[in-house]
Amino acid sequence: PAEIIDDGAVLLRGFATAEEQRWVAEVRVLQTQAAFRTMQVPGGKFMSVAITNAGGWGWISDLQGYRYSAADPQTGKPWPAIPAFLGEQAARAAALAGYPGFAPDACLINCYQPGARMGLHRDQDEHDFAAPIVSVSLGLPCRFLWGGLARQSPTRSLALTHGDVLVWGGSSRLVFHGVAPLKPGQHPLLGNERWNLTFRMAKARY
Ligand code: MD3
Ligand code: FE
Repeated sequence: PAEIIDDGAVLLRGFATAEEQRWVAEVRVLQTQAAFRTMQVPGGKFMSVAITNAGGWGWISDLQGYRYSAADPQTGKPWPAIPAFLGEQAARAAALAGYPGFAPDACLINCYQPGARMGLHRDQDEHDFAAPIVSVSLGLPCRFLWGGLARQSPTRSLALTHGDVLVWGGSSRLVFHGVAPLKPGQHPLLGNERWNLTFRMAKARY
C-alpha cells in the first residue's frame, strides 16, 4: 500500500521484498564490474558511505566537486548498464507512486556499514527536477531524515527497512535529506550492511 509521507513523496513499504534475492543478486553482479569505493569530497574528507553506479551516467565526487560522469574514474570504463530487472522495477514503483514514464539513466548504489552516515543534502546535480527519484533500501534498517526546501527546515525521521521503496517527486524533489549513522546489526541477506539504490534521470528529460 502506498503511503504519502510528504507532498509528492510516496513510501512503498516492502515493495522489493517479493524479489529480494533478485535485487541482491543483481547488485552483486554489478559489484564485479564496478566495486563499491569511498569518494573524496571537495573539502578533502572521504564519505563514510561507499558507492558505485550503474547506467549511462554515474554520480561521482572528488576534490573538484560533485557531478555525473559517463566513466568510472577508477577504471576509465563506462559504468555497467542498469540491469533490465532493476530498471523495470524502478519504473513500476514510480508509476505506482503516480509518476508514469520514469526512465532512469543513472543508478547510484550506496553501501553503509555500521557508523556510516549521510549528512543533510539535496540532490541537485540532475538536469530535470520534474523527474522523480526512486530510492530502494536493502539490508539493515536505518533512520532516514528529511526536512524541507531550506537547510534550516525542521526535519522528520522515518525508519527505512529492507525492501522499502521511496519515490520523491513533485515539490519533494528538492528537499534536504540524510541518513543517521548506521547501527550495527545482522541482516540475513546483507550481513552488517545496508544498501540503498537511487534511480535518477540525470541528463534525460522527463
Ligand atoms: C529525497 N541516499 O544517494 S535514500 C542519495 O539512504 C541519498 O542512501 C540516501 O540521499 C540513502 O542521494 C537516502 C532517500 C532519498 C533519496 C533521494 C532523494 C530521498 C530523497 C532525493 C530527493 C529528495
Ligand atoms: Fe540524496
